[in-house]
Amino acid sequence: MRKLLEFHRSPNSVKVRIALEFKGLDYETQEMFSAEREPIVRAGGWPLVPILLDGGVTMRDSAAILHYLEANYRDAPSLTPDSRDDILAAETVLANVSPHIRRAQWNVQGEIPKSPEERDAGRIAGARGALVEALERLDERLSRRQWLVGESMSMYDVILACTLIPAAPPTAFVAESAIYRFFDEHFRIEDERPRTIDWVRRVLAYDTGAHRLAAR
Ligand SMILES: N[C@@H](CCC(=O)N[C@@H](CS)C(=O)NCC(=O)O)C(=O)O
Repeated sequence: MRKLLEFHRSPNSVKVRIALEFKGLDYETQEMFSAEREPIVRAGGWPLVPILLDGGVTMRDSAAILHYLEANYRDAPSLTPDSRDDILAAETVLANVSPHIRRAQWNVQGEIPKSPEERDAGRIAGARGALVEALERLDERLSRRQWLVGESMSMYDVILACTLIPAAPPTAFVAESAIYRFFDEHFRIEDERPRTIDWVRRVLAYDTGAHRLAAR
């Protein structure tokens, strides 16, 4: 059976679940623990999840896993844009926007474990403001279309939208995790970039668990 080794709330794991669900591929999940890294390294040869075990194949790195699923399950619904131009356009959007998202999240990372009184409010507001600014063109693009390119969701939507989960954390994640409570309180960008947030939710709606099988 196909098995996903994951941290359930990690955006990179969400990406892979969405791709499996979209393609209708059954899978089991196994929750891994950052305090226990040895089993992760043993499975994937590096200390990060997600890792997909698919028959005799072991794949690591969420984007690589999405490409693997695309290349190997051609009869399933496709997450590959229809044309060369769309692929290049989607890659360009990703290359332009992703570094800003990553930087904003890195800039607040150190504030998350602190108590509310110790947190540097200016730093958090600055990172959030920079993120809002960096998403201006994406929001404008998404006012004209449902998906980054073409007429349906592609892997580029999945990859980019999931990196924005901290800016639109799902209720269940907030209920379960102090990290997401932090993002819920300090990092939501709902009002400033509504089209982007709607699009993130359109993508996350595929994370249904419909094809997730109970572990045997
Ligand atoms: N480029 C990798 C990054 C994977 C990654 O950073 N995984 C995080 C969870 S989102 C992780 O395993 N971190 C180790 C830890 O938090 O202990 C991917 O896209 O899969």
